Parts: sequence; C-alpha cells; structure tokens
Amino acid sequence: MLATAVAAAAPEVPVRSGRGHLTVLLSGTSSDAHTWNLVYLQLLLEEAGHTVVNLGACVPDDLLVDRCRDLRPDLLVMSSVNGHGRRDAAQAGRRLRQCPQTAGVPAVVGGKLGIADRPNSRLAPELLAAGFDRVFGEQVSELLEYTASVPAR
Ligand code: B12
Repeated sequence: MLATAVAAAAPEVPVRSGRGHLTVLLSGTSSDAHTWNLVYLQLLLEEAGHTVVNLGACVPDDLLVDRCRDLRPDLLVMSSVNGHGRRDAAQAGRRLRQCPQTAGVPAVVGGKLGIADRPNSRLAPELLAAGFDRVFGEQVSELLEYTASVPAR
C-alpha cells in the first residue's frame, strides 16, 4: 500500500536540474517495495550532475512504459533488491522493447537481482536478452562510469 502510494506520488517532472548531461528515469521493479536503494541512486546520480525522475517502488510495467514514452529519458536505470529482479526486470525490459517509442531508450538494471546463490553475473544473459543494455551488480561506481559513456539526446 505504502509502495503503491510512493509510485503514485512520483513527480511528473524532473525534481532537480544539475550540471550533468543526462535525464535519467529511475525505477524500482513491479514487485519490489524497497525504497532506500532508489533514494540512494537518485542522490548519487544528482550529485554527479544528472537530472533524475524517480518513479519510486513497485512500479507497474504499464506505468514504466508510459513514463518512459512521455519523458524519453537519456537513460533508464532500474533497481531491484528483493530477489525477484530477474523475473520482474526481464518482463519490464521486454515490455519496453515492444513499444516503438521506448524500444531505443538505453536501459540498465542492477542491485541484488537474484538470491544469494544466483549472482547477477549468472542472471545477466537473460536480462540482456530481454532488452537491457547493461546488467550491473551493486557497484554504483560502475554505473557512474557507464553514465559518462551515454550520450544525451
Ligand atoms: C529495509 C529492508 C526492507 C524493508 C524495506 C523498507 C523500505 N522502505 O525500503 C521491508 C521490511 C519492506 C523489506 C521487505 C522485504 N525484504 Co528487505 N531488506 C531490507 C534491508 C534490511 C535493508 C535494505 C536497504 O534499505 N538498504 C539500503 C540501500 C541504500 O542499499 P541497497 O538496497 O542494498 O542498495 C544498494 C546496492 O544494492 C546498490 N544498488 C541497488 N540498486 C542498484 C541498481 C544499479 C543499476 C546499481 C549499479 C546498483 C544498485 O546500490 C545501493 C547502494 O549501495 C535488506 C538487507 C540489507 N542489509 O541490505 C533487506 C533485503 C533487501 N530484503 C530482502 C527480502 C527477501 C525482503 C522480502 C522479500 C522479505 C519477505 N519475505 O517479505 C520483502 C520484499 C518485499 C517486496 N515486495 O519487495 C532480502 C533480499 C534477498 C536477496 N535479494 O537475495 C534482503 C537482502 C535481506 C536478506 N539478507 O535476506 N525489506
């Protein structure tokens, strides 16, 4: 309930403009209620100068695709830590790629995507096949390095 409220209350417009070059759409996966991962990533990306629209937790795939289509971000960053990221993100990735207006939006995912015995590296092929351009673990420094290589539209 709380998570739904967070997603519903997500800002319609960028909350802050920085010196960086990207507009980043940040989103939790459909079943993931964790929020501090998203707060952390938002602050990190904003500190790096990017403009962040944070959709919050438990974002339904329809909402994600709608927001992505409306905003046309330079980069979509999905985060999942509840252990269901593999399934949820794969589904979201396929939905994004099926929509002509969002098919070309660069998209990455990371966090704790599986449970302990399934490290992200083992889950990456499935998520890449679902349409993600890059699958990260928990290393935010790698995400920041990656953003430097993403062109603004
Ligand atoms: C607080 C918490 C909760 C709270 C969340 C409240 C809230 N408003 O966020 C509540 C109680 C709701 C909760 C629920 C559940 N939780 Co919980 N939770 C935690 C806990 C203790 C802390 C999470 C946190 O806030 N961390 C602080 C943030 C800043 O760090 P972070 O989330 O780790 O994110 C970092 C990295 O992962 C990385 N990162 C994250 N996303 C991305 C994306 C990219 C692209 C990159 C590069 C990096 C990156 O960057 C962040 C900063 O370093 C963790 C255990 C732990 N110590 O981590 C378990 C944990 C995440 N929860 C877990 C589980 C299993 C659940 C439940 C399924 C439990 C249950 N059976 O109900 C539910 C899931 C509910 C749902 N629908 O999602 C597991 C996940 C297991 C896994 N993935 O292997 C954990 C790891 C506990 C454990 N050891 O088992 N949880």
